[in-house]
Amino acid sequence: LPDREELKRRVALAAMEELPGGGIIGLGTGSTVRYFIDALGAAVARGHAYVGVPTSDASRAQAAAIGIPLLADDGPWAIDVTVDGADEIDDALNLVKGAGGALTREKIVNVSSRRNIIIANDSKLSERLGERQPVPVEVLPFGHLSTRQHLARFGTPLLRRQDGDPFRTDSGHLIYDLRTGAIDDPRALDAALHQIPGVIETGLFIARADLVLIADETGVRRLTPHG
Ligand code: A5P
Repeated sequence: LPDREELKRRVALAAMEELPGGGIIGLGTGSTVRYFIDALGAAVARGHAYVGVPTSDASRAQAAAIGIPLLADDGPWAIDVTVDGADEIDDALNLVKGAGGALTREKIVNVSSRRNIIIANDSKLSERLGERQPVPVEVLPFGHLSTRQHLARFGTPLLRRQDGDPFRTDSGHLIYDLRTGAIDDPRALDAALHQIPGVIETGLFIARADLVLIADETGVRRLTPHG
C-alpha cells in the first residue's frame, strides 16, 4: 500500500498533467505542494517555460533552489494556474487552509489565478468545514487580545505557538486557530470574521477551487464544483 508521502507525490504529479506547457504558475505551500514544486522544477530543467509566484518564503526558497524563475512579491500577476494544498475540503469544494500559516498570501495568489487546483489526500475530506480543523485567522499583533475577544463570539480562539513563542507569519502577523465545530454557513462566517478590526485574513476559501485532486490507495480522483 502507498504510504502518506507516496500519496502526496502521486497527487502532485497528477497536478502536473493539468498544467499548460508553460506559463505563470502559482506555487502553494505545504508538504504536498513541495512535491509539486519539485516536479515543476524538473519540467523547467527539461525546457518548459514556467515562471512561479510563491505563496510563502519556504516555497520561494525551494523553487529558487531548483531553478524555477520567480516573479516578485509585489504583483500584479496574470497567473494561469495555481496549485495549492488544503487542510479541510467539504462537498461543495470550500476549503479550510492555513495550517502552514501561509493563508493570506495563498488567498491573494488564489484570487489572482485564472484556475485553482487543490491537491490533497482523502483524509482532508469533511462533510462540513470545521468538523476536524480550526479556522486559522491571521491578525495584526497590535491589540490582538482585543481581536481575540471578538473572535471568541464565533468559537474558541487559540493563539498559535511555535517552540514556545507566538508563531509569526511570513508577514510578521499572528494566527488564532479558531475552533468552531461544524460550520453551517462558511461564507457567512468568513464575512463576519472580516468585519473584526485587526483581522487580516481567514483560512476559509469559499468557491475558490476549480479542481480538487484527491489521492487515496486506489488512485487520484478529480472533483469539480459542479460534480
Ligand atoms: C498552508 O498555509 C496551508 O494552507 C497548506 O496549503 C495546507 O496546510 C496543506 O498542507 P499539507 O499539504 O502539508 O497538508
